[in-house]
Amino acid sequence: MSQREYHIVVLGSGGVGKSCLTAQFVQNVWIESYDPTIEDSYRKQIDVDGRQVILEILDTAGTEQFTAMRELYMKTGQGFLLVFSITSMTSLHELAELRDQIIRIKDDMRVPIVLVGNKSDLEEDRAVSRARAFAVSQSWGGCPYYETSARRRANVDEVFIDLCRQIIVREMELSRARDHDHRDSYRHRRDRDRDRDRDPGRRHGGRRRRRDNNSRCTIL
Ligand SMILES: Nc1nc2c(ncn2[C@@H]2O[C@H](COP(=O)(O)OP(=O)(O)OP(=O)(O)O)[C@@H](O)[C@H]2O)c(=O)[nH]1
Ligand SMILES: [Mg+2]
Repeated sequence: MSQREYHIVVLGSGGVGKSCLTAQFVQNVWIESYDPTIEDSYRKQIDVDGRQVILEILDTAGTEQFTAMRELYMKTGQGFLLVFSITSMTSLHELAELRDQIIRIKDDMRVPIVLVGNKSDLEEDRAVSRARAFAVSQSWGGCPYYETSARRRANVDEVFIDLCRQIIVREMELSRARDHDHRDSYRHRRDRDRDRDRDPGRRHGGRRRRRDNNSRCTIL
């Protein structure tokens, strides 16, 4: 069986830790310095419940000036990590607009999303309570909420794997819905043909066909 490839997009305001989370997941490294991203992509093969899948991960720019490509990657993305920092309430608020945009562009209310509160090691600087972030995730159709620390590599694999599971489930649901539509249109065609065969005169727009003139033989 060919290996599945899934497109994941990491989104959120500048400095919340998107690149650090991605680097920890893909390369197991911790980056202390802050170098704002324009756009980087990574590939990683992982095992999800016994299935080998390849993830194509797009680490995006949080900074406003680099957001022109947003629409394009929202179209190609199949799952989205929406990251904020637990030390900034603004960074949580800014995610609502991103989610709305994803849903509008994908035209799918159930697009796979994980809400991620990063920098959980900075408990003393916490500005967003767990309860508050959880309430937001509930208001987003019950999407999962995780608190992560890229610095301590806490819950990093979990958020990517959870998202991947959601993508697999959604892909199955959509393919079942397509099969269903296909079966419906097959049944519709079959029933229409059967009705027509029962009443062959209706074959041509419901009008009975006159016998061909040649078949009326006149013996002089
Ligand atoms: N304490 C702590 N610092 C973190 C954590 N994650 C990231 N940082 C720090 O936060 C800063 C920004 O991290 P980045 O990963 O570059 O942030 P980003 O979201 O990619 O930012 P943009 O590329 O500008 O959108 C860096 O100095 C990181 O070291 C974390 O879990 N804990
Ligand atoms: Mg970055």
